[in-house]
Amino acid sequence: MPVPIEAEPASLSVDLAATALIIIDMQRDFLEPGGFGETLGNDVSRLAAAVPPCRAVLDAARAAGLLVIHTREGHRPDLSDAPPAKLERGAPTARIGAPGPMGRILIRGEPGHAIVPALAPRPGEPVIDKPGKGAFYATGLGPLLSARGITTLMVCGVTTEVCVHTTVREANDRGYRCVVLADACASYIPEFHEAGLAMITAQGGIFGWVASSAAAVAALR
Ligand code: TIU
Repeated sequence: MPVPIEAEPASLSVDLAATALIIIDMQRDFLEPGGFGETLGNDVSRLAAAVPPCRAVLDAARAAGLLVIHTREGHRPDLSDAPPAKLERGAPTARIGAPGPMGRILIRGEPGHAIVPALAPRPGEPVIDKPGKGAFYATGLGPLLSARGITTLMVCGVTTEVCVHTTVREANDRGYRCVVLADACASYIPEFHEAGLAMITAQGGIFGWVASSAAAVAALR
């Protein structure tokens, strides 16, 4: 049955049976000191505010029986899926694959690659491991969504202007309606968070909608 969600630039109606919650990259490597985010020069404490809203939406989605999908950015231990352009970019204090306090930076299976405990996936919830910023590139996300008849994505996670935005752009071009949950996303650069959300809702919602986590929870009740 369609339910309304209060959103910008306009409210919309979604069919919960055809809706998935996708939580982008809420990993220790981005949220905790000593991980990839910090090696890039960021203040990782800026992402903490997104955890409680993500958790509220996650709880509501689980209670409503929604498909919940988690993503993790990271690479194979041999780095064969990490292009030189990604490995060389910027001037981090420790590159992807280097040892750090949470294990090798941004490498699958290392402690830092894990999703933060508050948002840990439950058995049965798909976890998409992605080598890029977008969750569709070089992953099985597209076929998974098609097989479940999903047409709408509620999107939250980090960072707003990097992996959330890239995923929303990929999803939009693949025909998915994307509702980005503003306070359940965060950036190391607050003005980029705001600008990233504004880019989605501008021009009549050029590639999606933006709603609050509270609006999403209300729709899931
Ligand atoms: N998950 C994600 O957004 N990956 C990043 O590298 N984000 C940054 O903002 N650096």
